[in-house]
Amino acid sequence: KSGNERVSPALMREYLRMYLVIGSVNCLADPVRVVEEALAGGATLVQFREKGPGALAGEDRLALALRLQAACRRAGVPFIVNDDVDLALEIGADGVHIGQDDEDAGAVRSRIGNRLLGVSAHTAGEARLAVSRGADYLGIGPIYPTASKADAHAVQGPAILRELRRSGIALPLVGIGGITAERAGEVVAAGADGVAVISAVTGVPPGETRDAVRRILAGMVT
Ligand code: TZP
Ligand code: MG
Repeated sequence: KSGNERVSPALMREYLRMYLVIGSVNCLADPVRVVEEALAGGATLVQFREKGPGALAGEDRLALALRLQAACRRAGVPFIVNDDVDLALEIGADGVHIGQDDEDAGAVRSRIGNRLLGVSAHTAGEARLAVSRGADYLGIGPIYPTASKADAHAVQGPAILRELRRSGIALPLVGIGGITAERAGEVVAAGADGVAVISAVTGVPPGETRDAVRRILAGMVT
């Protein structure tokens, strides 16, 4: 992911299939254990999103990032960092995910070379701009109401995915926001290549994480 070439769209689509977004504040159990169980269940990509009230900072945040990254490496699953390009580069992460309020996507692309770059987009205009600035995939949401993001945009419904596809956006897309195993199928049917989830995986009782991931994957089988 940091090599000679950008990720192919085909491989990026595979990575997006069951995308776990996770930080310590989301977890009922040890986040390392949650990630390990999610990987055992078939998670295809992990994003470290350590933010919000109670989030770790400094050395503790770095140490957790390294432990989660190590778990992902053991499983052969890419590990990307939310917002913090410096942290991603410091630990040699596989990529970065940024929102519209973060550093400009073009500037981030120059800094990270061929590592994975995801950008959150809410409109066809934002999507087109992110594509032109070098995004490898777009995060689209919130598709459904979410309790996991304080400053979330208005709920868009799966229709936003159809609109983006109709308007010619061909880049790999992942839906996010309130997605459950029951809803994953309609998100993919609307045009997403996969689903990004926090609470559907981190909010289940300890020991049920692996099955939660398996259920989400099963929900996308058409
Ligand atoms: N961006 C849009 S919604 C969201 C983020 C980070 C939170 C998704 O969490 P959940 O628990 O899967 O709704
Ligand atoms: Mg952000």
